[in-house]
Amino acid sequence: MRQVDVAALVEQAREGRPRAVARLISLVEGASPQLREVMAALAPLTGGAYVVGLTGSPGVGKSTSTSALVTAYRRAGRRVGVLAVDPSSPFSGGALLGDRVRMSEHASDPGVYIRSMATRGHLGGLAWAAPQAIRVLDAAGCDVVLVETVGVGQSEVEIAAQADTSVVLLAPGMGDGIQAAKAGILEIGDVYVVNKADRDGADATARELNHMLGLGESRAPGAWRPPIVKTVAARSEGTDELLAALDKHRAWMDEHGVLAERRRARAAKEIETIALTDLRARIAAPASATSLTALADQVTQGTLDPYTAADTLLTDLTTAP
Ligand SMILES: Nc1nc2c(ncn2[C@@H]2O[C@H](COP(=O)(O)OP(=O)(O)OP(=O)(O)O)[C@@H](O)[C@H]2O)c(=O)[nH]1
Ligand SMILES: [Mg+2]
Repeated sequence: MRQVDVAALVEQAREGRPRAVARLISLVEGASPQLREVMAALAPLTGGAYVVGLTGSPGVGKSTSTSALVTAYRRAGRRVGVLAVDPSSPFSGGALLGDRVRMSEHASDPGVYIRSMATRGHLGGLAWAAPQAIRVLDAAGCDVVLVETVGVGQSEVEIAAQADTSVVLLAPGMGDGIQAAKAGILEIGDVYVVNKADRDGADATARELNHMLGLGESRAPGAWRPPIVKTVAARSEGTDELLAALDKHRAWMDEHGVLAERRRARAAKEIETIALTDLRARIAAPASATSLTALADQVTQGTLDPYTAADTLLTDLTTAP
């Protein structure tokens, strides 16, 4: 990839120029060697964005809800970034194309930035790429960043760890209750949405959810009780209630120091992922591969134990120039 003028690009992104934001996110997606420089330039510009993650089974209405939320936030004068992350694909676009169509009503709004990103095949995957893309949108002046994950399973839990507030969406009649329990998403929701409330069974789904979350039981004073919001995203019904629930969760986090705590945990995870990715790359480098082979020989011959060998390798890796 050709060299870019990072300072100029960051300045343009800060002014909210979409092409500069796009270039920066492409650098993240492509794991550019210039990322180090980009992140150093972005660091002082970040921390202002409220990050909301949206997860749920395919077709539950994540993109439609995201689009409705964008409209609501825009009405409130907020600048919004949307990041659709596809951890199952090495290509951006593809499955996310339909989302782009659903978001097309925001395409000409300069206060909205929409981007899809593929993370499969990345060293460190989602945990590595998503926070850096969020950082770009944050630095570009987005007040809110909505992160939609495409795909199910572990990645949902992973993406939830990237958000300040996690929204879990369900829909009636999809066997969602059982699926949700399996995927462990019942533990990650700060706010639950039963979308497609225009369909039969929405109340039953909400009741089942209420039961599974143990919302009827008493909680410690001051503890967060995840609300269940019924919506018809396709008609923007319930969107204001969802927005109110998000505002409430944010206020609760502020009040209890949870926001700072979550962000610290997120940064720690990010640092760890970058360090481990770097360490793996160093181990794979030709020079250390040679010394690894030599150490392995000694271990096979019984002249060295594997722990001492690992210590030696680590020392070599971290003191090497
Ligand atoms: N009846 C009804 N249909 C809806 C509602 N919200 C969304 N849909 C429809 O459900 C389908 C899927 O919606 P999406 O927003 O693409 O769902 P998604 O969760 O983003 O889907 P993936 O990204 O593929 O996982 C679309 O055809 C929507 O028009 C709703 O409230 N009621
Ligand atoms: Mg979608």
